[in-house]
Amino acid sequence: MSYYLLTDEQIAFYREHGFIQLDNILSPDEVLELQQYMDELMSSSGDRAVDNSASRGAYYRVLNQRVNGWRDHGGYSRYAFHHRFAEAARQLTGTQGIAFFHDHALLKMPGDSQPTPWHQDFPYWPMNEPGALSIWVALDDVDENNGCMRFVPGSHKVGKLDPRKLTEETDLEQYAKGTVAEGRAPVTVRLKAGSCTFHNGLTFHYAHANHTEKPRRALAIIYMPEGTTYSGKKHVITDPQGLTPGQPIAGPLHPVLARAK
Ligand SMILES: O=C(O)CCC(=O)C(=O)O
Repeated sequence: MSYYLLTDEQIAFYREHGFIQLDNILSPDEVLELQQYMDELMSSSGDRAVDNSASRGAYYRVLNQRVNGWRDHGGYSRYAFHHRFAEAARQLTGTQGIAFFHDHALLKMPGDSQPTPWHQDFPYWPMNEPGALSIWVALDDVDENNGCMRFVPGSHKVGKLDPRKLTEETDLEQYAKGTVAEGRAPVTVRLKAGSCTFHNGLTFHYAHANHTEKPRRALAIIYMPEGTTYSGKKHVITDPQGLTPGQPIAGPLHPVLARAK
């Protein structure tokens, strides 16, 4: 399978609810290969990827995260730039071209694991226009016991809220209060390894803590519609690039990975 053609129903579901589950976006052989690449990446000490978890502090109990692993591992980069993922992102957003913002390996480590609290992603991103989204590819079977995700359907329609601290719990009821998401029941998404979700950068989401003995591994990739412009917000990926606010986030670190035919 080299092309993942979504149905109109799937696209409509994503646009209405702000997330979607897509099963078996990777074949079993691809899952094995990517598991190996991720393990190699996480146990290596490359100097181009950003290791957010080096200090092993409170954040590490939420996520052991390595950003832009594609810069340190060639095999992993084939998945970070995979056309199948990017083309699905393009179809969901309906944009002409979909560009890469960054990838991140997201591990929930065993031992004193904390949930990823309710949050939106977009408030952390240095982008003016909304529309960016993430794929989250499970590399282990996930459920409530080891860190599966939850989403509040339709919460992307709330707009941009203040960023949350990922090391602090967010009370969903308070967070959603007075917004169109108030009172909406979250949906829990259990996945088999090789299946994925996409979520809009504005969708409220959460991940359970990992109560098992093994790391929970996921590859997440953030995509943005081509032409998305820089807001000026500080961010680990854009800070070194010297962009001017209003300038498109483009160039060697942000290739367009899929275009409408
Ligand atoms: O993997 C997790 O625990 C959380 C992932 C997340 O928040 C995201 O991909 O935006």
